Amino acid sequence: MTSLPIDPQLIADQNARLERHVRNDYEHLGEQLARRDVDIERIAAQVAAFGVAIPSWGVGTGGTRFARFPGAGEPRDVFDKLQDCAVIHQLGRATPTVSLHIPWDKCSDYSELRGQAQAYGLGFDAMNSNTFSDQAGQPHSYKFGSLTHTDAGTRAQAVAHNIECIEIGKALGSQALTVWVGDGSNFPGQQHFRRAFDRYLDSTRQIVAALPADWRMFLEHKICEPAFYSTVIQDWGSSYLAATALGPQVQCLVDLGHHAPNVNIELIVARLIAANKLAGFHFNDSKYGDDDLDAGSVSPYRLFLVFNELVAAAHEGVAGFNPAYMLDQSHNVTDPIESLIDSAEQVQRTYAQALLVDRAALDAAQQANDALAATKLLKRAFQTDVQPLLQQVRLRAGAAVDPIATYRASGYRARVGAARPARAGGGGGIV
Ligand code: LRH
Ligand code: MN
Ligand code: MN
Repeated sequence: MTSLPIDPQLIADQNARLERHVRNDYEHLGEQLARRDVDIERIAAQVAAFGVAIPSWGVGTGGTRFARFPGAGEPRDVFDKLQDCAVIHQLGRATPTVSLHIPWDKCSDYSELRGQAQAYGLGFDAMNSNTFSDQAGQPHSYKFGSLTHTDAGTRAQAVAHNIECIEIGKALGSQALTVWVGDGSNFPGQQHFRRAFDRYLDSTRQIVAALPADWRMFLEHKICEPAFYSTVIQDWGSSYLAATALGPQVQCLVDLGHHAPNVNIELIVARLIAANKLAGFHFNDSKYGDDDLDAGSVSPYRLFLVFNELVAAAHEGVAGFNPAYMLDQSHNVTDPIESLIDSAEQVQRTYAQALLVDRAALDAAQQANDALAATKLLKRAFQTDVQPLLQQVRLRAGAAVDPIATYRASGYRARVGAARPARAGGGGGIV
């Protein structure tokens, strides 16, 4: 039996010092919300049931294309990554699943990996394929593309890799495959746009044919990078066209960093919900491009506006609405465990705030074209400090009231620093 990575007694001791404050603050917030006709227990139950998946690649220090500055105790393999994910979940209780990336997370015994995850109380979210870099020993290179390559042999290799990801995912209990390809071109004239898209459909159709009936496939679009002139699945339009052509199991995944600056992402989210094509999210934040900064660290209101659409859809009972929530971040200057704990809390906080929007009043304001009243309703929810609610939810779940302080007090990083020798490079860097 695997013991949890953080001593539960330490969590209990740390919480004991804060418990009285949490109780008082929660009670006070409850009173404030009651004045708005909001039952705090209802919000707390919804927040407690909410989870966001951790990207396995996020627990290692990322890097840029200029340099990577590894931290102490970097995970050496998928088992180490799982252990770090277990720390994040034990302290925050907001991240019950892990999203793996193949081949970065390949191992020799997936039933052992599944058992280890179970022992930590973790499950597996979507599998991510990788045809944006070459694997050692593979016969064809992805330098000029993968699923859309002009060469049939290269496309077949990329299709086979995705099918292998499904097979691994089946062994782990995953139920989705996320496909992001960097395929595109760097020069005007380099690629025949329509033919490349047709080749994408032809390849992805073969992957869909290998999907189990209860699986979904998530198509992740991205405006550019590594291809900087054109990208085959560059926006939600191309993603939607492909997902529609590929059938009901295929939906569009929104990575918040994958759009042109100033694009109205919440509007895209609303369109995809309406079309029953919203697969889910890769949460992160950005200032310029696919920066992979911590969720809500730059534009928390933008994240709130996305959640406002999600909560509205759930509130209205939109049929088939079932988005998958994942983080996708690169941590270069922080301890990745701390960043992921904080980002998961930020996502949870934003969800809680969006749950506070007075939907009936918003409907009425919209109907009456009262723009100021409508926007103030959103601001009022966003500006509510729900920290006591998040702390109470964690306290009840046996997690840490102050997860980062408890993490630091645990000495986990120093412990794994001693057990895991430093390595120079490795998968999971920024992409
Ligand atoms: C591409 C991306 C995609 C990859 C991950 C590592 O930029 O967002 O989700 O799988 O980064
Ligand atoms: Mn992503
Ligand atoms: Mn990305």
